[in-house]
Amino acid sequence: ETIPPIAVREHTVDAFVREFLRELNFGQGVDLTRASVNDKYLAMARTVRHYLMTRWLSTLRRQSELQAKSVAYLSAEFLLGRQLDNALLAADLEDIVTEGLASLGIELDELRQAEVEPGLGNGGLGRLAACFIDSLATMNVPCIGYGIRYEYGIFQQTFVDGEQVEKPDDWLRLGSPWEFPHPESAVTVDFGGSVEQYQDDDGVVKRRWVPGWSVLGVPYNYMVPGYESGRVNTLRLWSARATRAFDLEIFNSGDYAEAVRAQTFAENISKVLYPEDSTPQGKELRLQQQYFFVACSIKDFVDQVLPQGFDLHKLPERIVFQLNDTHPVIAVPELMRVLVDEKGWDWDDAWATTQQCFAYTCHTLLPEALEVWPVELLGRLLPRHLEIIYRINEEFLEELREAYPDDELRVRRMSIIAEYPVRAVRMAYLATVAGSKVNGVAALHSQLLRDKVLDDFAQHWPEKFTNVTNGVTPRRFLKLSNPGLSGLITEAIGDGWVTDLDRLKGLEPLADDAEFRRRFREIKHANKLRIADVLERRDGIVVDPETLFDVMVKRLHEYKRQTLKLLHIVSLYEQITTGRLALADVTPRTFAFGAKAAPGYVMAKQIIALINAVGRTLNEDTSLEGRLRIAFPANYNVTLAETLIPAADLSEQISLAGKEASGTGNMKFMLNGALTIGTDDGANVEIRQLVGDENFFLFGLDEPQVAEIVERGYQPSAYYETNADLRRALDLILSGAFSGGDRHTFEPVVANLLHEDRFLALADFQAYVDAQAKVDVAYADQEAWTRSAVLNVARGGFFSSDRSMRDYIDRIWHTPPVSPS
Ligand code: 26M
Repeated sequence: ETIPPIAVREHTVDAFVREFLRELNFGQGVDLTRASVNDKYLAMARTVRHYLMTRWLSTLRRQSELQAKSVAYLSAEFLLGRQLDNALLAADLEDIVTEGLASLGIELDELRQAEVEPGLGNGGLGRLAACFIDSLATMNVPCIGYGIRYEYGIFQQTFVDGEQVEKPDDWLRLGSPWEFPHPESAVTVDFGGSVEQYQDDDGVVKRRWVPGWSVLGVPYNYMVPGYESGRVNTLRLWSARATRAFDLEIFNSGDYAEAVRAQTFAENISKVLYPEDSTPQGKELRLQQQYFFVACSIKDFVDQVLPQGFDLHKLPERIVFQLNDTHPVIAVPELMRVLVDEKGWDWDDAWATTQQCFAYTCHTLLPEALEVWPVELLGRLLPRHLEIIYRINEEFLEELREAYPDDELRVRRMSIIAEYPVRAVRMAYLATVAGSKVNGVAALHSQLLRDKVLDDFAQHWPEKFTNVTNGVTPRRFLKLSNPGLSGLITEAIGDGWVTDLDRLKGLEPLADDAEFRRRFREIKHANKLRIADVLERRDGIVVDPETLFDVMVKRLHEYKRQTLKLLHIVSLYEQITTGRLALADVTPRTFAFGAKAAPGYVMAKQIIALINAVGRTLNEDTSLEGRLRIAFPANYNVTLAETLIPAADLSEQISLAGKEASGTGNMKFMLNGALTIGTDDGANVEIRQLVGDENFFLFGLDEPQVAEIVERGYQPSAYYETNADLRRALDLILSGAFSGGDRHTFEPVVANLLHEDRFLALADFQAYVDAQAKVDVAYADQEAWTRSAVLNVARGGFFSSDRSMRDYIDRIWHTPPVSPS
């Protein structure tokens, strides 16, 4: 039997130029002299992806031959960032494309700028998913990412008079060259209706779902190319369409307008990413999204990925579904429904298999961020799933009553169904009961999960709980984003670090090498020039590359405490303007912020307005001689992160201890040679352990201290009364100094700090100011500072997402790598 060949592209400049022109002429239908930048970008991107096609097709072929166990990463978000550079790197085409385009008079960089980043995520959780699938492809582990192809990603943030105004993110407007739609493989997803009783052929009474309506899920495939691995995995995102039946029925009734409305209704499901990242709103459409992508994905895996006639009892040998937070947890009752209702399995059999197929990652500690779905809503949208959840809970509670016969209180606490304020399903509990493993995302976070959020469960199943500390991909966040530093590292230790980041250890001795430090500083400076240029063009913001770059970029949330950093800045300003601090004693700094607020999060939006207002005042105050400036570019995203982080001297990781599950920006800064000022929170704990106290600016309460203060009854106003600098800073804001004399504008922000301050910003103020003073002292000694910066890079290897993936594989998935040929 002959094996049909797979086409191969020739790896030369001439071949590239030929293919590029072919794409431009035959694909875009334009000739070079009339081609727009977008035409050229699309043609080039399509040409580049062709170079990865051979690997993709052989990966798929090999997978169906070997039937190796795969990871299915179920995530409502994949925050991919721009694709072109990553694809060029994977295909090893950067030089060929640069040269080929140049021969046609085209600059690669101009085309790069034309790519619109797919912002299909809110922040850390979505970006983590993107790093993980990059690492798995690089490490040759079979993985399918499953998610939603939102037509609109995270909103575009603009500032109008300093206030956040959201614009829709129409990322598909100019077409996306990276996706492969497969409408012929669409699957049907049901909703609503009711559950009926019936007798099967043997007269056994059973229950089944009679759905009320359905939609189609159309898969869009994306390549996930590994770096130098020869493997290209698949990311499959689902897009909602109306079913034929759905609109035909209405259409035949003669109501054309109604038929078109039905179309719109179905397509709404994948229309837009919800921009909340910590306070789930319990919206019906959000639950529809969750069930939609999860039902599509399970059906896809069972019917399309597995071979025909596969014995589903062996499912755990072929797949592990990793639940990225609770968003996909409805997959648990869905798999039960498929096995029990559709395949006719008995309950216990189905439950045993289901439990082996799932594992759950928790990404939060904030109680308000834990998803609960009101029973009323679930029952209306997914009546059979609600019944299944009830049955799971009944059997679980029975098990608990046996284990704790005299502790009914405990049993009720652990119920998957909450009774108050409305009867609702606690998705984190369902995930914990169903999953074979539950993991937190940093050592401290996993410990707090065991001790606080899920303590009853950890006592019941101690072996279920584990930690996997997050990581970031060194391909995107070091090699591609910081070519200067990457080059220097490779010169020093070879290029093995790109796939084996622990090798950065080899840089440690060079921290004591003056010439190496000089070059390291030179690169940091060049990176500052680069971001200065970007900020000027992108936002019209002027920054001084000769200053210390002090950077805080992350979602705007009170627990992350952007206000703490702002109070420090305001305090410095207040001391300067009142003459208590001489300008000559101020370390020139650029304070950079990047932050989006959830559109409904009023306090977060006011904090954004306050940062902008303080920024405006400082930046316009010539008496500061440019020594303190605030740069707050709108619409912080992956693309901006890639140029901003490599330019940073100081990384702000100042959440209240016990609130930030991990953080991943902190790791990106470390790997790019910034020093951290941070609390004992999330992965900061591990960063500090690895880099050493002398290379980290630790400040603030630790988690047990926070717990104690809160227990005793925290009084923020006491700090206002006893700390004169703090009082003056808050009073200055209240005076209207940053709001054109209006005392009301920022009153709610200050009042909240004074009377509530849920995240103890005032309690940590003085410690933060003291730590910042130490930063100034340390920065004054540039040699010592650079030495610390080099050590941060050298000791950051642990934070590669390749290491995270190894930990998941060893502790949870047990999916060995598979060679691509
Ligand atoms: C939920 C319901 C409705 C709409 C949106 C959501 C939702 C979306 C994203 C809730 C939470 C979301 O993300 C939370 C998140 O990003 N958590 C972060 O995860 C990172 C990766 O593990 C950690 O590094 C951060 O500490 C953690 O805050």
